[in-house]
Amino acid sequence: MALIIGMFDSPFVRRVAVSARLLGVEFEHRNWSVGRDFDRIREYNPLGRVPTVVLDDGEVLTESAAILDYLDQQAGPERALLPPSGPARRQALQLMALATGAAEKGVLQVYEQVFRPEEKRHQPWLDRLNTQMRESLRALDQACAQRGNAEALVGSRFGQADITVAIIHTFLCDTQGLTPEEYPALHARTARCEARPEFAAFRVPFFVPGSSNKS
Ligand SMILES: N[C@@H](CCC(=O)N[C@@H](CS)C(=O)NCC(=O)O)C(=O)O
Repeated sequence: MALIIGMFDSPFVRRVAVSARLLGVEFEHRNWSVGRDFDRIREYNPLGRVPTVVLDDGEVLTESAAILDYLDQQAGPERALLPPSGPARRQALQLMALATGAAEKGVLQVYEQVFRPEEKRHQPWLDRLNTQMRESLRALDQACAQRGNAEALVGSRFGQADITVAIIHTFLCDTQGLTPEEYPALHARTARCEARPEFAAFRVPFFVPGSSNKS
């Protein structure tokens, strides 16, 4: 993989970067913001979204799930981060769907603040997004509680469900002010993941799209 476009404060970008590192895949990085760098992101991805990946031969991949699929294919079934088939794959995909769904609802809440003038915000819509995000997190917390201290959320090997759930929970803590008490089992599992060097390597503070201030 040649190049990852997008900032690591995006959980979708970060899960690609952490997965690449865990699989030993080297990449260059363009720290482009979806606000400030919208035009140059669209030169690679008509949707203007990140992560966008440019392979060595110029092929462009978009959608983090498709990029993770590419990484797993390159790694082969023995090392792939998503279980190759059967109930373990289904369970992992379901947990990831809950997590990415919660992240999307969180991102939309952030964008209401960032892109929409205050007088045009619609509180019932924000409340709905918040409910969807929190109910998904509650289900993930229950799944974590059931697994206790097991290393992996699914099966015996640390994998994509662990990566995606932890990274998204961290993002939602950063942007939605979640406290450890709200989802204790999820919080404990996320903390264990974030202690890994591959996670720490791509941990950055949240950056407000469109602003010039990186802190
Ligand atoms: N389903 C997409 C979601 C990616 C996504 O929402 N990225 C955000 C940054 S966190 C983005 O590019 N937002 C700009 C936009 O959609 O206009 C994926 O998994 O790659």
